[in-house]
Amino acid sequence: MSVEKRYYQKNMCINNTNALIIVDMQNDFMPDGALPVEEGDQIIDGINRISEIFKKYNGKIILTQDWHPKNHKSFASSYIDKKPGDEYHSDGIGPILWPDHCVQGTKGAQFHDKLNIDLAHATIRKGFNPEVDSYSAFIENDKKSETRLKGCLNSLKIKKIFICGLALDYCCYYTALDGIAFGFEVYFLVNLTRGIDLPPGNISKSLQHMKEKGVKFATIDNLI
Ligand code: VGL
Ligand code: ZN
Repeated sequence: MSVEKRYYQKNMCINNTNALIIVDMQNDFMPDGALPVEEGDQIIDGINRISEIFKKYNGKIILTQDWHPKNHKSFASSYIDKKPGDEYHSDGIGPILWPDHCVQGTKGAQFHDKLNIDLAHATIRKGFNPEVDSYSAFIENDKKSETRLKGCLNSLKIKKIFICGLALDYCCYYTALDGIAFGFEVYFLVNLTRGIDLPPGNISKSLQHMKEKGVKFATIDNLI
């Protein structure tokens, strides 16, 4: 992934004002899922390892879960003339339409079996308004309705958030930018995320934009 080593923070100590946000590690985003992210399953072991580090040093762990009703407007199937991957721009939906994914209560919406979810303090579900998508775990795409995430982090007195999971250029990216906007210090765990890269080039564009907005980058080896 194209983040040079010099951008990585070194020797960071985790404490109880740090939170690990594990974004959308659900079956539908795995390589055999409905909205597959290449190598999405290859980050599971690393995420479990970093969860143990957070537990050991009293950091907090939050899971997010994409949680759509079956007629969600981000699904190409909600339109007669659209297919997955088509461009679509409206307030709260787009810039592209998706295959049906993470439908509430389905196997595809469940966390991957190998993900350790037992250490998490909370699960934040998002994307349940049929008319509006929510890439960010903080606020829906129309920037009107907030999820429970900010309140949850504030009540835990969290200052720094560490983001990993899927997908790099959608839910992780928007969560990182909103983290900055809401006043958190944001670290992007580059090796513990994978992207969709739609439209092509979207991954490197997202990384570049995060750098410009003040998101910092780290790997599991930078944590002690
Ligand atoms: C996501 C597209 C649609 C994600 C969720 O988790 O990044 N991407 N829904
Ligand atoms: Zn979704």
